[in-house]
Amino acid sequence: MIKGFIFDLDGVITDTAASHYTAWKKMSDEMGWDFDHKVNDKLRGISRMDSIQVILDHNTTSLSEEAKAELAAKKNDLYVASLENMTSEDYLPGAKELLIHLRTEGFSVALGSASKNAIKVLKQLNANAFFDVIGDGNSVSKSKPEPDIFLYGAEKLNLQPAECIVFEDAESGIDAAKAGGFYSVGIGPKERVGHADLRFDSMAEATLFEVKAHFKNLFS
Ligand code: G16
Ligand code: MG
Repeated sequence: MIKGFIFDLDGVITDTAASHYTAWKKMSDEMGWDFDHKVNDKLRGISRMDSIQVILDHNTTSLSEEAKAELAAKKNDLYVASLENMTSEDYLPGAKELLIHLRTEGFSVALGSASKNAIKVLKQLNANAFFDVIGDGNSVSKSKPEPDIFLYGAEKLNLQPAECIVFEDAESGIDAAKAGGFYSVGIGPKERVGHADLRFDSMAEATLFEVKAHFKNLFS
């Protein structure tokens, strides 16, 4: 039986990809590195330090761990500053409605994000009350596609993976959900999240009614 839901943050609850892009772009420009939307899309769902490695590889450049950490901190300062402009109006369409519906029906809900800024983002959205457990980039050391962040959420909710549905917009996030034995819902195109148990183009279509209709044997 499904008793809980675990949500990724960026790309599922809210769209921070544009803010991440602006910050990485500014840093790359300052370093004289190439960075565009195609490279930015590869950073979806992966950790900050893994992201900087992707950018370095794209530019066939290497740096010491210390220099990488310094640049990542610089990018993060830019990104965090941009979060000040985020408000409770910035949910992706459909996301808040689904969270309200899950609360009304008494499901357990956890966050399972790779971001170390997740608490700040939830605060800007005024979304804290929708989550029983917050799993973020500070909760586990192995990031997606390892299942650790979702296993952390399930354990804190006192649920088994097979009692939870994970919502994810990243290929690595669906891989992580599958590796952990969770049911998965992918948000985005088939080429990215077509391997999820169920897929929607956007959160606007991802209603509890549709989810229940698909996983009908798993709801009482
Ligand atoms: C998010 C984004 C990634 C970002 C990562 C780490 O993951 O999708 O692009 O690199 O968080 O973010 P931060 O630099 O804030 O720690 P998710 O898992 O919420 O989609
Ligand atoms: Mg995401």
